Amino acid sequence: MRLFKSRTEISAMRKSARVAATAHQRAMQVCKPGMNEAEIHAELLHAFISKQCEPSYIPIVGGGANACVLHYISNRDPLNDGDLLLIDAGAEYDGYASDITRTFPVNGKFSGRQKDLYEVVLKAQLAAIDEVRAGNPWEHVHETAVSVAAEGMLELGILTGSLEQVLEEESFKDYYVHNTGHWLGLDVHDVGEYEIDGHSRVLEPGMVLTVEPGIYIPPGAVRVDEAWRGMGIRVEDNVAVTKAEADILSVDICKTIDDIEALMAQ
Ligand SMILES: [Mn+2]
Repeated sequence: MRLFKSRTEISAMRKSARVAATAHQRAMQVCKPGMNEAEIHAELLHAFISKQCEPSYIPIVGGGANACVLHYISNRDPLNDGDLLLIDAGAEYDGYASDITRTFPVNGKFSGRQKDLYEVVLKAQLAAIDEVRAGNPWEHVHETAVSVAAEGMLELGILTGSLEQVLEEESFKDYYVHNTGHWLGLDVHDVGEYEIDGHSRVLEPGMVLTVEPGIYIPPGAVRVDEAWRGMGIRVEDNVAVTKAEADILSVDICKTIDDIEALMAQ
């Protein structure tokens, strides 16, 4: 019952995503070098609570290499000029959770390398969202994201070999370390099977899932050119399966490089 959302539930989840959108937007607008992760954390809570929502989980506010720590919640390091900031934060409205991640430059301008890697993650995310269609197996979403991300990492020289090799040997897993999504609803990681009788579950209208590819190059990644190290990027949206194309509940939060830079320049 919880896996298939009614119209009323979808509308609560859209509201929850909208509140989270104002929080993410606010974080982008106030962020500047020299601030502390804790101050951004406080901005997120301010945005949630002033809309009478709770955070649906402790927000992750990870500047620079902290973005490579998956469940980083210390949120107390300074934000440095030239670093990226990863924020994973969602609101809870009427019991329903949103779970949204954006990554943006602390100083408002992506560097060349940051742009290159960001574009790979975003391309993987858009391709994966395109797979969120009724009748498609759930695992296609992940496989598509991984394949696009691996191709991008090969082009940037982060991975070596052919795409077939990288996918077969799973060398992408050094930097693409988690699955691409999960069910979302009353809980952040909501109930529901992902497989039935050993086969990936087929997407049906009313299901809501996150689509969240990420690439993380930790500081100790000695096999990768030093210039990439310490970069962690994830882009996460909340997507409802419909009879037609995917319904992106978190569509209000900008995610292209141009839109993020324009918002931060205001
Ligand atoms: Mn998530």
